[in-house]
Formats: sequence, C-alpha cells, structure tokens
Amino acid sequence: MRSQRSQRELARAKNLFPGGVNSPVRAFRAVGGEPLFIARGEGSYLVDVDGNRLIDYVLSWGPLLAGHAHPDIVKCVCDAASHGTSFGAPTARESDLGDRVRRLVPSMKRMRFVSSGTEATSAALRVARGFTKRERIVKYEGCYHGATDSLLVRAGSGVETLGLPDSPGVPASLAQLTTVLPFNDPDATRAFFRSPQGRETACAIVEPVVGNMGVLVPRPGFLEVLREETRAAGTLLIFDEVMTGFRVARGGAQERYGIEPDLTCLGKVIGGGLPVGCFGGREDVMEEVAPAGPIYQAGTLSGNPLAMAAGCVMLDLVSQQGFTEAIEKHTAELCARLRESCAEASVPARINQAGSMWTLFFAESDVFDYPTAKQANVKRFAALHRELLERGVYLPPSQFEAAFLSSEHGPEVIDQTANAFREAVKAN
Ligand code: HOZ
Repeated sequence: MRSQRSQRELARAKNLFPGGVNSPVRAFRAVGGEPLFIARGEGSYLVDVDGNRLIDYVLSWGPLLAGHAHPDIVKCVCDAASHGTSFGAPTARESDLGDRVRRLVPSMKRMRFVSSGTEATSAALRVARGFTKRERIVKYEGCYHGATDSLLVRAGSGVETLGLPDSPGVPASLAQLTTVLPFNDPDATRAFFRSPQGRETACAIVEPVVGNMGVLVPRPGFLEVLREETRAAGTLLIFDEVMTGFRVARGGAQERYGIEPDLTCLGKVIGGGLPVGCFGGREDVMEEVAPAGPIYQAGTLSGNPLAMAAGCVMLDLVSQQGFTEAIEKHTAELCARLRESCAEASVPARINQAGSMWTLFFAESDVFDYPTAKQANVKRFAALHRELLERGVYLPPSQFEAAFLSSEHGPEVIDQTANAFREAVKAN
C-alpha cells in the first residue's frame, strides 16, 4: 500500500496539531500504523491522498448512514450555502428538522439543536442537575459521552484506546460527583438507586447499546431495571443515542428496546455528515432551558442552516420504508460471513451487532461489559486491522470503537470485504 503522501501530510500536521490530529483515535496509535490522510469519499469508499481506495467501515465514526457524498445531501447543502451559511437567528429549517426528529423519536417532545454530540451530553447534564436540584450523576463503565469533564471518568473510546487514566485537567471535586456503575449489571444498578446516594442523584446517562467499548448489547432486563429504579429515585434517565440514533432502529435504541428515557442526546446521523447535536425529551424538563426557563445553554452556530438542511435529507432517507432495515440486514450478513471465516480458521472471536453497528472481538467468550471487552486480544485486532488495510478494507483503528455500514454497502461490497477478511484472518 502506498503511503508516502500520507506520511508527508502527517509530518506537516504534527507541527500544527497535538499528535498530528484533531481528535485522538484518528492517530492510529492502537493499531500500530500511521493515519491515512483522506482526499475524498465516494459511497462506501474512501480514497486517500496516495490514491488508495478503501471500503470504509468508519464512516466518519457513524454519521454517514447514506455513505459518502450522497447526491441529495450534497445538493441540499450547496443550495443552502448559496443562501447564506449562518444567521445566528431562527430559521424555518430548524423546525423542519425538529419535526422529523420528533416523528422518529417521539419521547423528544421539546429539543434544542447544538453543534456536536459532546455539546448535547454536557448540556443534558446541566439540565438534569438544574431540574432536579441535585449534583451527583451516574455513568456506566466503558461508556463514552464525548469529552465532557464530568463524563471523562472510566470512559471508553479514545480514553480506553490510548489507555489513559481519567483525564488530567478534570477537577477531582467534579469527578467525585460522578458514580460509575457496571454496564449490564441490573443488581448493581438496583442497589445504587436504593441507597441514600442513589436517591440524591440527578441523572443516569447511558449508551443503551454501547458503541464506545466496541459494540456491547444490553442484556434482557438491564435497561428495564435502570428505567424503573431511576424513576423511583426521582433521577432523570438520559439515553445517549449519539451513535445508536437512527442506526439501532429507525427510532433508536429506545424504539428497539421499548424504553422511554426522560432525555435523549443525538448527534452523528442527525446531521447527515455536518456538525449537529441535539438534546431533548420531557416537556416539563426542557421548559426549564433558557429562555423558557433559567438553565442556560447557548451556541452561535446552533441550528446552522447547512447542517439543518443535510439533517432533513438524512432523516427523510431514514423515514423511507425499508431503508434502515436493509442496512441492518446487510450488516447481519457481513457479520455472519466474518463469523464463518473465524470458525474456519479456528480463531476464537465474538462479533457483536446492533442495527448497522458491529465490532469483532478476539475473545473466547461473550463480550457484554467493560471487563469482558478488556479481555479481548487487542494485539490480534491491531494485526487484523493492518492486514485488512493492505486488502482495501478500512476498519476503526481501535478495538474500542464500533464499525458502521451505510446504505451504500451493498452485496458486492460485503462480498469483497468478506473475501478480504477470510485472507486476513488466515494471515493474522
Ligand atoms: N470519539 C469518536 C468516536 N467514538 C471519534 C471522533 C473522531 O476522531 O473523529
């Protein structure tokens, strides 16, 4: 694989950005290579600056449910840009996207658009604290909710990928207000919310299907217990559906598992590849947000017209009969082919899938929480990553991230991937 131009670009970037990147997992540190610099995307493919063409399972870490440069999204963004790129004043497009969000995720009775998933989760915490007048929050081990101070405690994604301790720079006094509970352990959740501290907790935030430790699926009963116990404790339940929104089901994990959270955070798919986040939920809670109420939240580029336009086209695609179902079916077919190849090569592996998200763990037994994910063979994952890259397949450069499919990943692309994988697993 040619990489001279990427190497040259990396040297230039290292002189400008910490580690040469503007977000840590992109640096490829966990898979022992160097990042490829991307020139363009075409449907299910990435083309890098050296001209390598790769089947893309990162898809900008999830947003590109319709693949790269979808013609309708490109057109609507260009049209919107020709009328002006930002106004800092309300536009009808915000309500156009808001209507679509509420149709798909009915628990979001009132919402606010922001510019990223991280912004959405940090605002949701403030709202939960302001509404309940409590300070403690609960998060789940290995879940990652963006680079928000209170949530960078036992977090997945890049924090786990780089093996970092809880981040320096987060005041201990703030971290002490965060209780971390084990994912998929209903007993621990029950015990905590029945304790005095539990009854003084503002909110519990969870990725209902974890994407940031790789994909971990909730076991039957876990989310149900979490819902019941938080309700009984007067604690708000926040679903971080930044990854799962419009992917695990059309209406997200809350639709798939039939659980209604008090607040939901969205990002990624909602912007069709442009920077959008959103938080929303119960009317009585959201009516406390300024200017309706006293809890402050604001953003210059919130509701940006280009991002709103792209989001509308994306959610119209999601609303089409069979759109998300077809991507999920292709994901299941791919995962089945990969399992077959592992079995054929006698390689112990577990592939977790939810909707159009999946992760392969080299593990002997089921992977369903932080300790079981940590037991996976990350060296073998890194080697597989390199073998696949050589064969034209681009997986997330970390064991602790989800891989994604788009509507552009059809049978031919899946076949090519499965063939490359069969060879890569044998060579690994
Ligand atoms: N934190 C993102 C994935 N969970 C990665 C963002 C990026 O590097 O672009």
